[in-house]
Amino acid sequence: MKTSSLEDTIAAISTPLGEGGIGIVRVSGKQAIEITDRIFRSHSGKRLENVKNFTVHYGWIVEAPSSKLQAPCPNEVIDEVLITIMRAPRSYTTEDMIEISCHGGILPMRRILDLLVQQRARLAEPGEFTKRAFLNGRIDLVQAEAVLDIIRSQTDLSLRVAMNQLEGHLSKKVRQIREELLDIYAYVEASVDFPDEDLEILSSIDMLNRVKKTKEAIHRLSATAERGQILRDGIVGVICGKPNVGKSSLLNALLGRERAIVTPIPGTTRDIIEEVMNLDGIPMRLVDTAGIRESEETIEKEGIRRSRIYFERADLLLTVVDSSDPLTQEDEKIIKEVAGRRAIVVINKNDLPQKVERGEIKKLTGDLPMVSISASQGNGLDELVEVISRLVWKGEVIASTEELITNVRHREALIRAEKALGHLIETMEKKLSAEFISVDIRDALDAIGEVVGETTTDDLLGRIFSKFCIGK
Ligand SMILES: Nc1nc2c(ncn2[C@@H]2O[C@H](COP(=O)(O)OP(=O)(O)OP(=O)(O)O)[C@@H](O)[C@H]2O)c(=O)[nH]1
Ligand SMILES: [Mg+2]
Repeated sequence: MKTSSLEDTIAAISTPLGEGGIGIVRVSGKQAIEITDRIFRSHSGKRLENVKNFTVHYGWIVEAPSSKLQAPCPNEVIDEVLITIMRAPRSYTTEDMIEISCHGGILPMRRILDLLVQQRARLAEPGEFTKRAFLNGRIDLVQAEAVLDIIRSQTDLSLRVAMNQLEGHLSKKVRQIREELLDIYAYVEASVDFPDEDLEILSSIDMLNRVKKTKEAIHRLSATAERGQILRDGIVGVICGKPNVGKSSLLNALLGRERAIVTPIPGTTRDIIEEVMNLDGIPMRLVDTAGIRESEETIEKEGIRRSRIYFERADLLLTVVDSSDPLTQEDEKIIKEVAGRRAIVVINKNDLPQKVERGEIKKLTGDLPMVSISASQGNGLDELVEVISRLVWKGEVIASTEELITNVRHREALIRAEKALGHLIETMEKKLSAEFISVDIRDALDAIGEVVGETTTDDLLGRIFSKFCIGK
């Protein structure tokens, strides 16, 4: 994304392009009100430049710019709209902003946008409204990225964590760390100027402890990243096993609807079936695969080949065995393959007379968790969900108010800061001069600053905001 001037007035359609009850076209910038006034005729006869802030106005968007204040004739009208006015600095971007709520069809929204552009508004780039909120200092980079996470969240829990970040809780924590580092940096700079007196202070136990404490705080934060990422991006759960053990039945049971075809004929599922679901707060892409066995049949063989690809890619494997039939070599082979992975052995069909002992499976898998269920009757499904949840979170409970690192960019910056502080500790312990200490601490400060956007580059901003949709 090229860097664009904050002087321009930008406009975009902010609602999805499709059929909807209402569509919203947004305008932001110094001329937002003036430009909109030129294409709007209000029912009250008032011009927008004269109305109170935070008010809503009924009227029409008209084709020809006009100074006439009476109602337009029907052939001039593009759409009947409500206009919301938000003046600087109390708006999303902190600039003058207009939201035009029109009918939610592609045509009215496009025509209105065209008219705005004719009046010299510029089409907004992806995420440009949010970028302006950042560049104008209303929100920091963590908060800007949280906006995107809110839009994309897939579960209540990930929504709450993103909302928490938008409210600035994570930013506050990062800023506290930064403040502490700045404080230490001030000492260091002072001792560059007066080397003899302050070197003692710098390498003193007290100072060293402060650095160590800060490093620990950064570490605690970056250590939440694995859980944070699961929460944000979810995991891929793959159901595998030999044919006819009830894999598709398990998919349907977990989804709560008949998504995959289930029949008593082995080899029913031929292709990969994927569904996204919310499993106890974990966004999970659940994948049903073709039963794995030796087959010469062309379609089935291709299905099995695809099963294997997903098998390799899975974050979590649900390996199904049919406990109403003695284990076969095919079962054993698959179970042995999942041993050592993040996997659960699902012992299915527990509503039928049982022919498989848990001990037999344990011999093959060692420590893998096992859950006995009936996919068709629903027995044991709650326990299965619980075991999945425990395995994914590694036994730790996630509190929604906790500050979690959900963003890879934040994690990488924190790790860099932590490394720089590690280096700093060594430098201090070796009692090297203040110049060396200064370099390390600046590295740490830069890395921490990147998280909240104190230190940024156009390139970084481009990468972040290009992920947004246009109009946000
Ligand atoms: N009694 C009983 N039957 C089940 C259960 N789960 C699945 N079945 C039956 O087992 C047969 C196979 O089920 P599917 O879900 O199609 O099995 P699959 O593993 O997907 O089979 P393939 O797609 O051929 O690999 C069907 O007749 C199901 O009704 C269960 O818990 N109890
Ligand atoms: Mg199947």
